[in-house]
Amino acid sequence: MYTIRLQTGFQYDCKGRTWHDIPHGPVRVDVRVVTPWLAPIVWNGTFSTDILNAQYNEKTLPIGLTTFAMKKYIVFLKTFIETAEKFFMVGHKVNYYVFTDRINEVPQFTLGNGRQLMILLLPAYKRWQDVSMRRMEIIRDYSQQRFIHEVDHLVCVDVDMKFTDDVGMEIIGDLVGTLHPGFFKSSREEYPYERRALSEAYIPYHEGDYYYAGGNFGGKVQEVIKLTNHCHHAVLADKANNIEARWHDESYINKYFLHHKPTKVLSPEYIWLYYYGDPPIVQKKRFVEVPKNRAWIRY
Ligand code: 4GW
Ligand code: MN
Repeated sequence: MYTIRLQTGFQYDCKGRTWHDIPHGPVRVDVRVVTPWLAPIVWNGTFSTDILNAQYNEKTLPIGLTTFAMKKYIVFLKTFIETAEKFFMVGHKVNYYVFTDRINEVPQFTLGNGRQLMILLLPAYKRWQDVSMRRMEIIRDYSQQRFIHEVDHLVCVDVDMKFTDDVGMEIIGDLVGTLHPGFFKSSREEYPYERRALSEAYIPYHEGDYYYAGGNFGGKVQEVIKLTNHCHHAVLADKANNIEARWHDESYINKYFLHHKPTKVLSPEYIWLYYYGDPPIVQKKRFVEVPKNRAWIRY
């Protein structure tokens, strides 16, 4: 007989054992922990950090974490890196790849063992939509030329964020998407997909699995190359028709994931926005948006 305490994320039976000791017991019954194509959905309480870390081979390459800090967004970099040092892949090797046009404004960081910061210079694009969308092209190019030789796995994230709880090996997979915090309870008709049939990002109302966030995706370098290449070409095709998808790169990522299902899906714990409140079902908010003054950031 189980006494289930959902708040903790770990299940206890009447003898106080955790689910590690009762492997056939329920894990989470308040959220789906597997997609219809049998990919895990990573929620707190569904994995053991100890077991995952024990599987990690010391000889494997660092994890690559890419982000863009263009123009005024350079102000977000300090908190981003400092909190990543505390919570992102602790005890593992990490290569931070930071794209910026403001090299002079990159602060000094003291990094842990096996962790390196690579600053990559980019020209500044005029339109902010291009800053966001050109990420696809740039991640593709740098992956092909450089990242593929330095890391096995890439995690590609927004910079206007901070880590507030552990993010570790549980996020590693071949192709990884993250559920958008605003739509993980919505039905597919409510997802803000691109609905104009003219766009490459078009998804009709009767299709779609989840609404994924543009601010956290990843996978094996080879998979990230395929994703970013596909999205970049979709952006270009739309541009030629004078069309830009509703939520920019996020819309194209959602279209990609419809036809190339992620092998692992991260819960909104991995990209939380407090704009959507503080629901207890999202037991840990691990990677959260830093509120920004839109008027100040806009140019
Ligand atoms: C409006 O004026 C802007 S500027 C919208 C995005 C801008 C921007 C975005 C920028 O000037 N510099 C920059 O590096 N970015 C990168 O794109 C940065 O990594 C940021 O986290 C990512 C996505 O933009 P965002 O965070 O503003 O998008 P949302 O609000 O959807 O998270
Ligand atoms: Mn953002």
